[in-house]
Amino acid sequence: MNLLVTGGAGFIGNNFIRYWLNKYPKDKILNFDKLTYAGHISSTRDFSQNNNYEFIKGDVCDAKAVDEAVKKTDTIVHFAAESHVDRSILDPLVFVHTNVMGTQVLLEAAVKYKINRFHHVSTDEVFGELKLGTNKKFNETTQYDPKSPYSASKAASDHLVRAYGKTYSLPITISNCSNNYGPFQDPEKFIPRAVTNLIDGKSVPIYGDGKYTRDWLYVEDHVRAIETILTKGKAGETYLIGGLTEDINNLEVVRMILKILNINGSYIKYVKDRAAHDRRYAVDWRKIHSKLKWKPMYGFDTWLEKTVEWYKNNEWWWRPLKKKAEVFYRNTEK
Ligand code: NAD
Ligand code: TDX
Repeated sequence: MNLLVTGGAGFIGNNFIRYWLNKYPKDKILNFDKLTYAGHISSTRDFSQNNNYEFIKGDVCDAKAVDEAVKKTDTIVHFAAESHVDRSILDPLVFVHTNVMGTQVLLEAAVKYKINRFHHVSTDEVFGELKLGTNKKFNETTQYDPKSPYSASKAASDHLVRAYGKTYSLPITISNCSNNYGPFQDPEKFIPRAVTNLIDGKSVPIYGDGKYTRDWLYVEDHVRAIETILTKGKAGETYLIGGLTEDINNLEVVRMILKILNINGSYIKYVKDRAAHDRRYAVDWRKIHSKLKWKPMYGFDTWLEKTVEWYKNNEWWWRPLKKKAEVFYRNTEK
């Protein structure tokens, strides 16, 4: 395959490229990334010299640059997005630009160059929230009900992708995945923020009552699911991807990290809640399991521990990013 990966300098994109180049050494990957505050060329260091890898700095909203990139490839995996909910509350416009308009620009080029597969990487947040204390889960028939500008922009992009599939017969697939954790996740996000704060002996800011619940998935499981959809999935289909956690809330996640780091004491600081904070996410991944035989491999206990180890051993990567993330929070958590 000749893959165009958008957003490959971000968290999930760089994990995807590393995995793919190792497993498919004959395939070529073109990483197209704007290098926003969330894109880190340092995350691509270990594969940047691979002969089958090329990097182009570009904006998915720039039709000319996108055209040039798409015409060299046959398969698109679209990760590029503004991805942080807190930032979307402060500055929604860039989310509409990149996530909605950028996706449309990419879809146009995909139709023009008759791309074999356009895979759109989306989120379970498009479905809104579930109540605590129920065992309801999101599935492929759940109605969209996004609550943040981030999830609304991702929902809009999902609709556009489906519309291009139907109107122009573009062979699209969509995945809606739950919360990822693992190496190379920017310390602005909850788990790496908690781990790096605790490494520095600082408390972890907890929004609201801390009983918000996420469905945690190790990033390589997400990457394997996208691989499965690209190789075995059916054009036009949507697949939900989720993990093995059963309703672990944010306070419990911090307690687990404290235990892994062998720290006594609570180290929790309650801060103002996020506006329209989604209470609970849980994903029913039975469709991708029954149709394509994918299931998550990595349990939360073990892989959270490995993730913490990774942050302990890779300060060179996160230390420069940590300062920037905390400047953002200093302005929002006043
Ligand atoms: P990230 O914020 O770490 O990375 C996003 C990447 O996109 C960065 O490298 C950034 O430079 C690039 N980018 C942003 N705007 C761009 C533009 N206009 N043109 C080109 N490149 C641009 O995000 P992530 O956590 O790796 O998420 C990747 C995708 O997966 C997103 O679409 C996100 O919605 C989705 N997703 C993420 C999670 C999660 O838990 N992180 C879960 C489900 C779905
Ligand atoms: O300092 C914090 N304290 C805190 O209590 C931060 C940064 C977060 N939180 C809470 C908010 C959420 O309940 O932790 C939970 C996780 O927060 P984030 O890491 O910001 O993730 P979330 O908002 O759930 O969205 C993530 O998962 C789905 C990704 O950022 C999205 O891109 C993805 O679509």
